[in-house]
Amino acid sequence: TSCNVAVVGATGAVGETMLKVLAERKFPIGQLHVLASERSAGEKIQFDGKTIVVQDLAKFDPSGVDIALFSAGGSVSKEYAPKFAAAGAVVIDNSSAFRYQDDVPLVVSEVNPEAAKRRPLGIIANPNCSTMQLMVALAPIHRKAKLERINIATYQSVSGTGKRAMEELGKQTAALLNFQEAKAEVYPVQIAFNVIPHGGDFTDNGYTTEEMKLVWETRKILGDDSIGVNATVVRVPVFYGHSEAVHIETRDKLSAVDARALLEQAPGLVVVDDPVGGGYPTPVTHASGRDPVFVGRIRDDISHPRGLSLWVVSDNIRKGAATNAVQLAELVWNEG
Ligand code: A2P
Ligand code: 11C
Repeated sequence: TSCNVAVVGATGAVGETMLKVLAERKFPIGQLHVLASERSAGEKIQFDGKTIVVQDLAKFDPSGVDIALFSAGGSVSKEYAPKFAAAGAVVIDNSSAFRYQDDVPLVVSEVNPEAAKRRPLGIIANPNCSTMQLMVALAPIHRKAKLERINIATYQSVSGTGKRAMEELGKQTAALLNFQEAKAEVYPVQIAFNVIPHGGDFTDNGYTTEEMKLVWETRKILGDDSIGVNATVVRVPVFYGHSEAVHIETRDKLSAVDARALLEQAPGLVVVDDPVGGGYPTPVTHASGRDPVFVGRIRDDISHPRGLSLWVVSDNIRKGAATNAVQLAELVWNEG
């Protein structure tokens, strides 16, 4: 049998990749509905050699949809995900709208797949991209040695913000190379040839929402509220792929040699750690357009007896969003 699928936000950076990944992984699709706002309703999309017309979400009847993948922003999810669930669909939601509700599981397919089974609202949340890749890398370490504290600085690409941000980086770069002024519209300041210590919105404690997602989502996915997380989120002029400098302290000593051996066996992860031979992952050389999470620069922290440092890179649009969502769809569909 085949599965009737709806992709909501199908014209966006993540939605387009959801379609690509569904086709690549040969997800057993019956009917496919591609939905967006009225702005792009009527546009044509190519899927697996076929032409499909984009429909207006506001006018769409969700009955008959088995699985709906949502990536059209939090307010769209808040309004429409419950309607799709009420019509019988399982919703896999890439927005932050439901992630922190106790009755909505937050699932990384390699880390806590069993959590996807308990979904009283019919909604499963897909984690934020920066947490996603961090969890694939750190869950094996947590199980072995118990994470006590994570200090992390991220280097996040502009595709995480969406298509308009990618255009802004391109336009600013071209303008500056032609001695013209770079206009900042999506980001508060120029992103081309710059780095911006600001992702999401500032909150009362001085951290940004993107930083606090790393705190809340890590604890929920690993099921351990005692883990301390201290994050600085930085936007960098990279198109695809988030990078993270990760510094952890574990309860039990785990050496860099043992951590490397552990991570080499871990699902969804590729260790690229031969620094002298040029072997460390970067967004452009390793992650962009691919599914694994790449880890390198694994080393003992010289400032702490139970500290470990590592460098984690992944394509934020693929594993960080679309690929994990499709993997969750596979989990749900394979339940039968
Ligand atoms: P549209 O193309 O009609 O604007 P991105 O994050 O890359 O900017 O993409 C956002 C996605 O969410 C797009 O597919 C966009 O569709 C969709 N979207 C935004 N607002 C709505 C809405 N109110 N209803 C349905 N889809 C929406
Ligand atoms: C970014 N991680 O790179 C964000 C985008 O909570 O799903 C995704 C926001 C989210 O800006």
